[in-house]
Amino acid sequence: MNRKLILLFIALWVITSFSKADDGSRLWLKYDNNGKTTEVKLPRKSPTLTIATNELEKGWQGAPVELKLQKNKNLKPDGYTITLKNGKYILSSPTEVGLLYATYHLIRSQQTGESMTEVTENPAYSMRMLNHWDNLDGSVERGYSGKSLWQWEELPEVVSPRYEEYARANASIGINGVVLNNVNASPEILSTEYLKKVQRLADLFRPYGIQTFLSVNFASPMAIGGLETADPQDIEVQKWWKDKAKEIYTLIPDFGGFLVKANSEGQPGPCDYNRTHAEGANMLADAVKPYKGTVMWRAFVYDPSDADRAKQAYLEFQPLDGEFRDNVIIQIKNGPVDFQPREPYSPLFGALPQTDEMVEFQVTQEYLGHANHLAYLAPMWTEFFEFVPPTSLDAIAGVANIGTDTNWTGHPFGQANWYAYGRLAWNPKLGSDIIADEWLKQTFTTNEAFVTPVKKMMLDSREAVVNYMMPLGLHHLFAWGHHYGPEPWCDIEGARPDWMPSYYHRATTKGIGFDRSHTGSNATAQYPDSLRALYDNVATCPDELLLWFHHVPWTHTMQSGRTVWDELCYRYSEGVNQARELQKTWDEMQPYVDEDTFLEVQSKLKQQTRDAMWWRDGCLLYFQEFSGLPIPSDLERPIYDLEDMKKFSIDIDNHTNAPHGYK
Ligand code: BDP
Repeated sequence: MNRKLILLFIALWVITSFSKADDGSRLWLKYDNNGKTTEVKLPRKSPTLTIATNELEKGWQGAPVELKLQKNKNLKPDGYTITLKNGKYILSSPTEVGLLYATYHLIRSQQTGESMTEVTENPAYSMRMLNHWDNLDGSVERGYSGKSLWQWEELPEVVSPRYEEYARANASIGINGVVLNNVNASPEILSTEYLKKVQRLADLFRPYGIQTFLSVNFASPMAIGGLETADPQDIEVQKWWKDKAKEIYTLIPDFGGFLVKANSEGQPGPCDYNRTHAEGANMLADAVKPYKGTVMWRAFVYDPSDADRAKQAYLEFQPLDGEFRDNVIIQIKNGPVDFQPREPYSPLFGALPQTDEMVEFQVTQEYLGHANHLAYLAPMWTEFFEFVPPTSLDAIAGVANIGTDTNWTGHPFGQANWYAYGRLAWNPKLGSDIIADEWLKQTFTTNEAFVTPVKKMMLDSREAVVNYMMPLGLHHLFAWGHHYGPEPWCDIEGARPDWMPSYYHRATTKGIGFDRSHTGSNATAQYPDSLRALYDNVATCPDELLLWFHHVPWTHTMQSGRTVWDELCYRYSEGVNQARELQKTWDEMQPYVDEDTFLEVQSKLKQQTRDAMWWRDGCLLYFQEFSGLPIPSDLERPIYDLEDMKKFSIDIDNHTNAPHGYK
């Protein structure tokens, strides 16, 4: 072999081994080792500014940079400006963390090829929260990417390097508050032993501008305090919480506060003592008030005895407006039921004019294919903001999709949802396409031959999931237990009716859908007038929400001109076609991504398409038993039998709830 050829082989070997090397662990922050030193001028030395300097030294290749701490009446505390003056970038902010955000902005613009002109940025919310549903035993409720990041048994002595990597990733997208533990909270988290572990994490997160919060169990005074009651009116109970707050703030002076799930799905709460949610929340709010702490009180409540689960949060919370302390924020899921692929927005938003409200999105894909399906969720969240103006909210939360998996999120594209959530928490007006563009360019390549088609995949993916799982406003057709596959037929004796799919789809030989109009549960009356009228009238209700708000005959004509039955068939088929399109596009992307990622995504897309067919066949064959109508002749026929579908089940891993394959 001649020398040139040998060199060529070596070069190819280096390139291929490099292209194989991407295990996804570096997320969208792939800018180390450029080998160029940057001149960075600092106003002073501090842990936060050291992080900013390190980032610039690692990644910035442009003009010299100066960081300036400066008051500016146009800037909120975390806001910043970037200007290019005399060949130098001036990053200015009233706070150090604002300068860190400016640093990440500067580097991002370099990675994405965005031209840097004058920039002024202010976050929409001062609290941009990431909620972990992590249990102290290392499992993650509805987590599909390994175990909990928090190695409780090793803390506080041993500190995993991933804690700082995690904090860095959050800071790079502006997330500034984390709730470490599950809303179904173990009282143990408030024990002195655990608080010392929490303190260690809080110390690590602080320089990244991240405040630490905890989910608390309302009955903690009984469980770990030895009291006989958790009644919020009891003096001893109040004292217990005040003492506990004092202990926490001694360890963590900037502790953020508490997140509370009370009187929901079996969790204890003030209603156990005939007290209201306001009385419960206020007691905790008073305990953290001296330290400027916040209580985020969840409105995710429902009771099997009530006529319509979708109405409950409004019914319980709206009458309490004005009764909450000013350091209480009511945390409301985006939709009135539960993180379904498509829901109308929760009418509780806007119904509490005298109370602070925040939205809770679910970044983890509990109801959108776990870590197996590519479902880019920014379009779902921006859809919410079309109805609930971002300015009407006081804070924002997302339920994390992060775990111990090397690539953090299981599905490589799950990272995009973490990224998108952070970016929208900073600026809810950003378009889904812009965020996808940014993420793709930083994570993979700026090559448009890759970015354009893959961005389309991402933007189409959520609607694909809606179509193959639950089109036309159908919801909660999920299998008992794992919320992954379809079980519209599920009927478990003695189980809560509002945990059964039939409670939601109400299919009979006469028709399908939940009548929430004035002739039914009248949930439509909870919406502001214009929307109430639109949703209440079967003729004007948008097709995509028809079966959420109406029970209609199978032959009812939709706005599309098709009958409900035909439209259902078309939408399910469309969902499968869309999943196939995702596969096709991805197959052409091989030249642009490292081999491991390419193969992993390819295999997950195969599973997604298989699941889409499972959903289509399961749901259509089941509903056909009621409609008695044929599948339109131009559509693909089911390939399974209903009886087989009913036997189909999946193994769920004990710790991660992740499906491992079909039985
Ligand atoms: C549901 C989840 C359940 C959570 C609950 C919640 O299935 O695991 O505990 O939400 O938000 O979607 O509290």
